Amino acid sequence: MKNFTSIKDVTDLIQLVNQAKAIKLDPFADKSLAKNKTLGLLFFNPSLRTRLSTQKAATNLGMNVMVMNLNNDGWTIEMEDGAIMNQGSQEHIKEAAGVISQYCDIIGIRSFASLKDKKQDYNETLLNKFIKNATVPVFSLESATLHPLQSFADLLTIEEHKQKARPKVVLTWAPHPKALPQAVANSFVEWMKEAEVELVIANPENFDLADEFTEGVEICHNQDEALKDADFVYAKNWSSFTDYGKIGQVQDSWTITKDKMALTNEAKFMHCLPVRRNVVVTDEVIDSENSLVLQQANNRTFAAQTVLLNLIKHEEKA
Ligand code: AN0
Ligand code: CP
Repeated sequence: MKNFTSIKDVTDLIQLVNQAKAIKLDPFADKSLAKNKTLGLLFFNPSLRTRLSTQKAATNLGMNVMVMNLNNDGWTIEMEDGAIMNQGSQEHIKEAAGVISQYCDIIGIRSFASLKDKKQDYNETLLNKFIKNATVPVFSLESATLHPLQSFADLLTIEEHKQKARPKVVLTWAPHPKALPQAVANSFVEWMKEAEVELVIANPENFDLADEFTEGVEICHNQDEALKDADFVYAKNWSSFTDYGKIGQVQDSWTITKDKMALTNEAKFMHCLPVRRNVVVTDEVIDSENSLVLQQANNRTFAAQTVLLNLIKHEEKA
């Protein structure tokens, strides 16, 4: 694994999940593996889980970790090649990536979608420019269109809790007052397509995800119908892809309630967090025994540790 920005960087998904399960059973087995190596975590956006679980994962491998909030604490980065930098931006991504590569052996980056410029977001401009100008492996802490560490942890959680060989997994859109990226949903779909599950996506009209992700997957515009017989309900809000970045009319009827869960096969409830209680999901569902949200967050550590281990091993062989 040279970089980790999507499932495309995974050669054998079953092996990857098994590796994560083994790491979870014995997280300190490689506690000196990456001694004297430095991980840099760069955040252009807020984070709780990604920031802490990835630091924990790195520490479990003996790494030193440096974290920087680039939006608040760094210079404003210029991404345009050939830019005349006489406006707001203060440092070019060429120097920023080059300099950070000298301090770090691996770099993680979080940069959400702008939700204004669809082309720039879906080209993953910032992440790709950073990779181009970095000289060390780079992995995603959620990019404009994908959140692979989250999806990896979600798959691990489903593997641990499934009660049949091929469970029905419903990814359902849920309401939210602010415009959110499609990244978590896109990425979940990418990973579920490769997993042993029956995937159905439920979302209101005008909220279909990009074709490149949904191709071959059943999309249902009736949530109740989609939830029937579900074994896992994965709720997430995303803003419109077609009417890019818009939230449209609030659709309260899409909140996951006890009545909605009653339509399922006693499904487990999942969400990547942070979640707006009683908007996305009601208290009684997220507080119920069927809620896996804390288990998902816990698995973020083991997903990150597995990815770091593979990036380090790849570098050692190179
Ligand atoms: C972000 C999103 O929807 O992409 C991060 C989720 C892990 N969520 C919010 O900004 C609330
Ligand atoms: N799920 C997730 O990535 O959470 P944070 O945004 O808090 O890192």
